[in-house]
Amino acid sequence: MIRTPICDLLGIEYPVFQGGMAWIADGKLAAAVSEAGGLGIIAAGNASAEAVREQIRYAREHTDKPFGVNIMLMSPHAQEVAELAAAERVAAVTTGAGDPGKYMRLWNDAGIRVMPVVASVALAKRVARMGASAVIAEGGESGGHVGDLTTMALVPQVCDAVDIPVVAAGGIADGRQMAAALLLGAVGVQMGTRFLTCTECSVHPTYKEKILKATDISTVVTGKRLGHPVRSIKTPFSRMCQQAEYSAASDEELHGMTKGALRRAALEGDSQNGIFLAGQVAAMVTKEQPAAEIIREVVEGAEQVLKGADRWLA
Ligand code: TUI
Repeated sequence: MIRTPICDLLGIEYPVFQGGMAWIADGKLAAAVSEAGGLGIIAAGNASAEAVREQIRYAREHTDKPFGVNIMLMSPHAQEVAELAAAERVAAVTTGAGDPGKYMRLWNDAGIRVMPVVASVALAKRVARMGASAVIAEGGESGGHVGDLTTMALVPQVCDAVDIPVVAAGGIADGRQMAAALLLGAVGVQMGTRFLTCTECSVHPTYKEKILKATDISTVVTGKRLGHPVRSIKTPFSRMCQQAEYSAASDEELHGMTKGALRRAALEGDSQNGIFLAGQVAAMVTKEQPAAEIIREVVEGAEQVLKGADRWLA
């Protein structure tokens, strides 16, 4: 069995988080993951507080176990969703794509476990100082909004820099990677891509198909010119976005192309104009299976690796 301090901190059975994937991670997915003993996370993405409240209600009706809400800090609704999370007293809040500093007090006063996603040591230190309960150190292997550092380089540096628990994310989809993360000093893992194709995930079937068909080199990072690099599955559309970035197109034109593209992918499966965010581990996701089975496979796989970790010791 694998039990770490993050299990006690959150009252969960396994140190496995499901990433807060915008337009994808709803109350149904979060409840399934939490019910299976991990930490399910509802993604607020760009949604209104009203829409997020509905998902929180749904999750509460389907599990008594703790779950979290992910707040995408670039959202125009970030403030109202932050207040909603406090009012609803969800067990945990994770944040992404920015600095959550201005909300930390609000969430801490509401007794919420705050676990910002960080892509650098500087932000990890800052949120630790401001009262974060843990940090999620996410390497650029991840899907969606990415930082520059890899998980291999980032996780040990964040572990050395802060006294709070560190959860590793980015490039993790099986037991070997979970074991590696624990050996780097993390006390748990967050997986997004691995949960994308799970039975309880309502993302469009075309999206799941793109993950299941992916190879090791199927993802690409676009959006660097606008300062918001995102990793997604290579498609004719992502190629067009990439070319546009190096063309004379204005920033407004680039924004116009990608606006709503994630929603089109997740909800409509729009292969023409959708952007299918996914991590570098997409090719390791080979079947649709229940969340509980994913958690069991990954945790048992990590146990096997850790038990044999003295293999090369002379
Ligand atoms: O946030 C994510 N992944 C995401 S957010 C998202 S929605 C989106 N759509 C279009 C453009 C951008 C985002 C899709 N995927 N992961 C957590 C994460 N946070 N990764 C990297 C960061 C990060 C990067 C820079 C956090 C903070 C930061 O700098 C903060 C600062 O101001 O110093």
